[in-house]
Amino acid sequence: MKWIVLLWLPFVAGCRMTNFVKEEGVALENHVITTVTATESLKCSWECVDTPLCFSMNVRKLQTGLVTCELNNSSKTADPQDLMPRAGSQYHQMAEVDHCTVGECIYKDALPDGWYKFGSKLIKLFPERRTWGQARNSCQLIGGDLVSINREGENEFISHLLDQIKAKGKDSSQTIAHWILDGTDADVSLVDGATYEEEDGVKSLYLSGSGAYATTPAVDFGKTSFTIASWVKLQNPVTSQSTIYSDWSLPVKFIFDAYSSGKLRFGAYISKGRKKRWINAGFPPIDKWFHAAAVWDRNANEARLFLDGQKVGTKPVESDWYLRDNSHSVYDIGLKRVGGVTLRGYLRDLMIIGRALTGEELTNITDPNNEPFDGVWIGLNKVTTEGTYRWPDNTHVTYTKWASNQPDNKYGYQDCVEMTIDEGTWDDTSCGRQLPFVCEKK
Ligand SMILES: [Ca+2]
Repeated sequence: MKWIVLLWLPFVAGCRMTNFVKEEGVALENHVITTVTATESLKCSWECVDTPLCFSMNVRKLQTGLVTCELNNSSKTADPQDLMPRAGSQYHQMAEVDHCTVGECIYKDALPDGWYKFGSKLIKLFPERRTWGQARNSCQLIGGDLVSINREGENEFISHLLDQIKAKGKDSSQTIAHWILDGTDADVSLVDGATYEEEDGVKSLYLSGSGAYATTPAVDFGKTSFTIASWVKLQNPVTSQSTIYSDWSLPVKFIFDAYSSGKLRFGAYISKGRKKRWINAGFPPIDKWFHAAAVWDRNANEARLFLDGQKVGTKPVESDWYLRDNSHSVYDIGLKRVGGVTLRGYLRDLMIIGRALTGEELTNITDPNNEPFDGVWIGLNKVTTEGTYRWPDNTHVTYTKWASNQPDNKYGYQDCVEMTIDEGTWDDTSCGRQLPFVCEKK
């Protein structure tokens, strides 16, 4: 690949300085994030500098004297195959700035394999989920470390990289409801002392077993195939009838128990002929998280129970067996309303899906890589220096971007720091959580 250097264009605005190098008759295809029109390409250059994920531009002069600039979220460094001939177009890419004597030099580029160059650092977002310690180890294995952040521009750049994973795991296909049960669900109500508590590093609904429960709005399901699924951690002494989710006041509709005389159980009342269908199967553990799912498959005419993605029981059903309708306005989490028995333990990620999930799909749901998350690991921590935050390279903390009311060292053990996906702000949290992470290399 031959560079045609027409012009080096150094310029200074405020105390910043950068260079773009130009190539005639070509454009980078498939990476345009926005198109701007300006009086001169210099203005486009600053637009690209100020757009965190802009790494190059396709510039065309108009007959009116204006220029249009396509800002690209990649460069020919990362995607050389996308640099294509285009008559009348110039390709502009930021050039390495060797001598910066005044202010801040902004140099950034997209590199192969998902790496980015920003200033003097190489930065990469890893979407796989790790604890903070595992994440740091992964970065060190490739000759780097968890990222240190020393200034606003760097924080903003990394927060924009997080757009790449924002939608991950939020496959809403035929999801009728998904209550995370961490306090963020607007339509979940807590009753009689139910609370949200951090358990094993994840905020969950906690029910004490002495009357506390929660409710959701009644949702319409049971006419198509469906799946009800939830994470559960039962606490000793376990209540002999520990209900995950139910509509069990007259006229009753369905009940999904985490523990009924030692087994998982799903029971349903059918509109046709007041029939009932019950399955009892599988032995859920106590004092350990497990994933429970009840599946009603109208194609296979079968109801199934799954424990941690493994099928533990089946019962035949008929294709015209619909769950009974009633006029109830709420369903219950952790309560069997007739009898008033409540669950003792933790629940999270209660889902209703309008089709029969397969064991493989349930295993995907139970994969920690598919759990919802709100942030990614950065290097800031006080793991070995209780009370004092340090970066992995042991540099002192000069720049910070804490979210409001953070760090709060909640529950006394929040020694690691995540960057939140939506805001790019920082929150101290438990190091044992499994989050994506950002590595840097010099
Ligand atoms: Ca915190």
